[in-house]
Amino acid sequence: MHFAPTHRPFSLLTLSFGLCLAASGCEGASGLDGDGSGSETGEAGSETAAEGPHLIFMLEVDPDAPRLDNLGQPATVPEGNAAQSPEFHAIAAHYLELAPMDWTPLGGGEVIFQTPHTEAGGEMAVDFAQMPVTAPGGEFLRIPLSQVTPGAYPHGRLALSYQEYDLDFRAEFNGQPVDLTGRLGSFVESLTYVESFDLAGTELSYNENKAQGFWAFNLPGWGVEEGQVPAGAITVPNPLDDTSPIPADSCVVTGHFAAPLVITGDEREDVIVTITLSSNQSFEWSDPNGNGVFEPLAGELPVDMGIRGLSLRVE
Ligand SMILES: [Ca+2]
Repeated sequence: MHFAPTHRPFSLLTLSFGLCLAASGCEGASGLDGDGSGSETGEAGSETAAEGPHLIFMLEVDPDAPRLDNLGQPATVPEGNAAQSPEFHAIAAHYLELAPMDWTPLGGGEVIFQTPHTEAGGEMAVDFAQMPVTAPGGEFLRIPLSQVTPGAYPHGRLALSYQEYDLDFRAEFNGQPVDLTGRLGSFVESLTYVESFDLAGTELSYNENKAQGFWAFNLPGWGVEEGQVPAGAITVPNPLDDTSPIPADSCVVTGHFAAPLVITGDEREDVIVTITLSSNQSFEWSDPNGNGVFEPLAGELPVDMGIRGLSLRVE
């Protein structure tokens, strides 16, 4: 995938308007609906002198963060499966919200950012081409603080669409096992419209919607394998599930600030928030031979590739 060291420039962002979220029974797309035609309240990423200080979000990936399940509880790898913590190279997200209360419904908090949707693939889907793609440790987003409603925000919600990372795998070459590393790209939102992307030097062209769990794996020397994890199998941690659930098959990962983010409206300097995603054994596959080694050419298939948690901290 081609991506700048930090991220691609933002296109016009549709913020907070036209949202059709969990409570309204959103159909299709991501549950984070919107037709891309809502009011544009700003161009995040643009910078003019008059905008004043910014709220800046950094994105990092931590293989040592807790490994959580859909309810935000600690999770182990089920019997018969194996998992590894992949080395992330790129993440694309299409929605970010700050929530003031445990019971704030999805979309009812401060929606910081949302990328356009498209019907180019038939059903409404998030548009991969219009998302910022961030390398771990990079800046994901910045918006003027003047655009953020003052308040205290203990929770954050980030909707992911694409993950790209290196995986260790084993193949047989001339009858001998060889341990190698390949690059996997996977789409984890319910529907993402994908034109094309570069996966470790191989251009993949689709021009269609990809469902949650679609993956392409570039195995050096073997080419690109593709597959689809069954619907609903992707873990999406939401520790607020009791009070603020997310739509089925969406990929809105929810987490807490170490201490609530407080915006007064009087800030004179940038406020920097780091979002940490847990990659702790986030790539899980069916491992019938029980050796803990991923052998995709021997029929071992991915069963889950969801991020295993999200946390936020103010720097
Ligand atoms: Ca194995």
